Amino acid sequence: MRRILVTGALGQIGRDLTDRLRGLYGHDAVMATDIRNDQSETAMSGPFRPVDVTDGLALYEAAKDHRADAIIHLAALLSATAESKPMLAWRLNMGGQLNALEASRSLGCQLFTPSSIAAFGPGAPKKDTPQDTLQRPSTMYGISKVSGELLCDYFFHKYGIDTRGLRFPGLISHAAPPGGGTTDFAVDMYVSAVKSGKYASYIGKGTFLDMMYMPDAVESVIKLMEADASRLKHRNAFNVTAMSVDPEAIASSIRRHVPDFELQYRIDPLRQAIADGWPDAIDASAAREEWGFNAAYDLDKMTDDMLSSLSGKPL
Ligand code: AKB
Repeated sequence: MRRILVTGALGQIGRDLTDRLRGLYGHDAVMATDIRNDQSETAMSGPFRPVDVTDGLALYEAAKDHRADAIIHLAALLSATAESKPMLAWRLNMGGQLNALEASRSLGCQLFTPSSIAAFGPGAPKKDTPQDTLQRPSTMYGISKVSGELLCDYFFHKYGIDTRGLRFPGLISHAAPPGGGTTDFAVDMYVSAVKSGKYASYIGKGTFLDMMYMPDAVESVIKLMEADASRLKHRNAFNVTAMSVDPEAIASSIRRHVPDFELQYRIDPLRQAIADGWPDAIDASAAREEWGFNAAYDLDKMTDDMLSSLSGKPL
């Protein structure tokens, strides 16, 4: 029987993942923690404790009191916010990562940490970006993610901690809004299509990025955590993706249901520069081979589900 503690549980991934884990392992088995304390369903539907992950003792005690055998460490600043507040990003992303690793070491927990396509940099191949390649990111977020991957490897080799991770692409969800990311425009496009029928994208036409629908992201975390360790040649972290799209491709998919959807561009130089340093399309073959990664949603299937969920109407 699993007992899991989730940090950043009220964030974009956290809400969907915590709810799914509670459905799978039982409500009381999953302790949600977050620096925020709100009245959301995730905070109310099972055990919740406010935890600031930069406070190592608070994180350790929350995991100990819960008798956790696994920690899912999601709390972090995303790329655009991290680039505006680099010192805070380093303190939160790296401090939180080290505290989660130390708590896992003291309590013998398995540890899952998300990495990102941001962990590559402008020098990595843009297309079919391999699992193992040059990683010299030029953003503070990317630097924190590649450092996190290395730290997780270090704790596995040195202390035998069962660390596992995924390099997530942009994640699209109708349940919880993203915050401070570069790929958030994709979610904003769907929300705007339903609300006003038009959207001004801060990421330019022809900028291709990997994306994945949240249900696939949630299932991939669970599948990786449950995977037979003897099959894992990589641990931190596996490339995963479901599609490589630019704003025009998403708009075309939306127009199958909202024919007059208008897409304009108002480029944000900060987020465009971040996106330009990321891969167009990563290669997820290691994840498929080592633990059976498989994405159920392609662009059109995701669009259909996003639009019907956001509008509250079946398509
Ligand atoms: C972001 O845009 O910062 C994130 C990511 C790709 O890691 N969604």
